[in-house]
Amino acid sequence: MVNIVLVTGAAGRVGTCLVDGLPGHGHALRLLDARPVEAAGHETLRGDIHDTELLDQAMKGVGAVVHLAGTPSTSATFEETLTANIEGTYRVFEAARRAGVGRVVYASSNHAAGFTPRQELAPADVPVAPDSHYGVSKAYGEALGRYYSARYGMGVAALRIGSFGRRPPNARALSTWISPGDMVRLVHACLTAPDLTYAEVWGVSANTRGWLDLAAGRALGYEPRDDAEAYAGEMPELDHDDPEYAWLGGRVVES
Ligand code: 15L
Repeated sequence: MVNIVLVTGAAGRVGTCLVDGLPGHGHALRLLDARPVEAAGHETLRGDIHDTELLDQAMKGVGAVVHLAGTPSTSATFEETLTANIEGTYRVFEAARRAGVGRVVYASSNHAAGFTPRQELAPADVPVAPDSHYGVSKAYGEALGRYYSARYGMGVAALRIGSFGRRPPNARALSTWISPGDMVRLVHACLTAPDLTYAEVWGVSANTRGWLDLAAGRALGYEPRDDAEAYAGEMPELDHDDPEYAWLGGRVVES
């Protein structure tokens, strides 16, 4: 078990879910966000990940970082992603390296490979094929993780997260959904898997209509329990030539 787990972007949607769920798996959390974090009983730091002094303070005594901070918007401009995701992710990896932190769990996205056509079963390390500047920024974070793993011996898991939410937000998500419970299980697995060097894993639940191979996540100990099929009755059927069906990134490939 790691010591303190630093969560960047702890006030966001995924962050809030992890703050609720990770302590139940025995993790002690330190929370960092530019926004106020409402989480009684946890050590919190308020500020920007571009603030080197703050990051150095945040990394003290930390065994692993879960890096979520950044823009989650697939329509963010290059300038926005440059600052929030590309530079921000570099700052976090660098601070982790300086502090000797052994492991980083990085929130990548399916949009790093959004131009992947639907197929029988896509491996989690399917080649980078971004569908947006956002996707490009996530591919950069993956490359950075692979570099820090090879160069500095850091264990890095890049989560190619699908569609996170309490329920699948749309018909596409019947294939790409990850539930809050599975998100916690996935991050816990990545924090505790022995012998992690660098791995890309799909951040999705065990969806009946899924086509993203869960093998890489399972190899790290991730056992998803949820399935978007429970919501299928509420969703329209998608035409097979609809980008929402045809491409991993859905309609983002056309934006
Ligand atoms: C993501 O990476 C985005 O942050 C989120 O806004 C959704 O677009 C999600 O992917 C998705 O593909 O559903």
